[in-house]
Amino acid sequence: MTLNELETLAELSLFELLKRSRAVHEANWEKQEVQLCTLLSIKTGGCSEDCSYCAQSARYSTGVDAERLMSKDAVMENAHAAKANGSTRFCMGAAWKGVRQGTKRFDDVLDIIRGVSELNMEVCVTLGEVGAEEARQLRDAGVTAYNHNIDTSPEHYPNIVSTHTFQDRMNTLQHVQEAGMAVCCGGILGLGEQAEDRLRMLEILSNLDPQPESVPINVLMPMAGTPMEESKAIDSFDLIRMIALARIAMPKAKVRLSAGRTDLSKEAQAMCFFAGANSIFYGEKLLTAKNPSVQRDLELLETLDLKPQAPFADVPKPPAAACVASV
Ligand code: SAM
Ligand code: DTB
Ligand code: SF4
Repeated sequence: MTLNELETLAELSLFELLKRSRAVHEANWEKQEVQLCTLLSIKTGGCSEDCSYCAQSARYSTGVDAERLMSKDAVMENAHAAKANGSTRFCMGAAWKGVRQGTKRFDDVLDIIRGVSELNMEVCVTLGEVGAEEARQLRDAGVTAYNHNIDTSPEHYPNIVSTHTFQDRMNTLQHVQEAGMAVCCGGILGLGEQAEDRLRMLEILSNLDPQPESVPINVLMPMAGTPMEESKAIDSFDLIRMIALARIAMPKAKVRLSAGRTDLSKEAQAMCFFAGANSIFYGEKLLTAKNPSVQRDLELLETLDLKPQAPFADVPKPPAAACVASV
């Protein structure tokens, strides 16, 4: 979708925008279904990067200590519990700038992935930058989707991170697509961006070829000790609008209502689902931050007549490899 088209949609009244996004949603998705995804931080803290929103950067005193890579047994225990709780996707995150083939930690991660991929859930990892060879090895080990967010517009990105560039993020996305893994890519609202930056982010996401399989929309959770600690909360209508625009721009993508749900009312979340969100992180913890309790989420889904996606008989294969449009 072009920036112009997105700008035109963004000018619509809220109800007109919702009417359109709902129609796209119902034409493409089982309208009452929500995917439950469990997130696990397999390597927490001590990251070399300076992403100004992140509690895991070693550059800020956030109270999050650097830990070692979790053992395979501990990860498997969490993955089994996730499956038993109804999650159809297991997402593992590591606080790394990236991974290199031939290193012990990469081999250890590959071994963990091989284990998790036997459980018939989608397997998503987010390990930072990957090259072409690392991407192939991850795919061969059983990763179905790779999460790597662009987070904001290319213009605003240097205000948020200085240790890597927006183009570095795009290069990793290209390696992921060329290796045949699905791309999970989205961003964060509340990084001090302008309305235009949000539309630019959607423009770039929607012009990936193929479009992302999933698009996490996070709301900044201000972390004590980070430069974003005092950031102003965003208006929940901005989030609802962003989800509606993402749904229209990327009809076949799972739109994941991600970080920040602890600060959203039931009513705001209901409007996010109506607008086109069809996936959430499920379980009390994100990576370092809180998520709503399982009990609270089950009650909300029931109130809204939403059904968790049923377990897979066979996890669908990722889309065929293709090129990524450059910025
Ligand atoms: N190190 C890897 C990377 O940066 O791609 C993976 C982990 S990183 C924590 C994954 C994503 O979590 C970030 O791209 C960002 O979108 C999201 N995130 C991190 N901290 C957040 C916060 N405080 N509030 C909202 N989203 C956050
Ligand atoms: C994504 O877009 N959001 C998740 C997942 N991908 C890895 C991470 C949210 C992190 C929230 C802050 C924290 O837990 O530290
Ligand atoms: Fe490191 Fe990822 Fe956090 Fe950036 S977002 S500091 S790369 S863990």
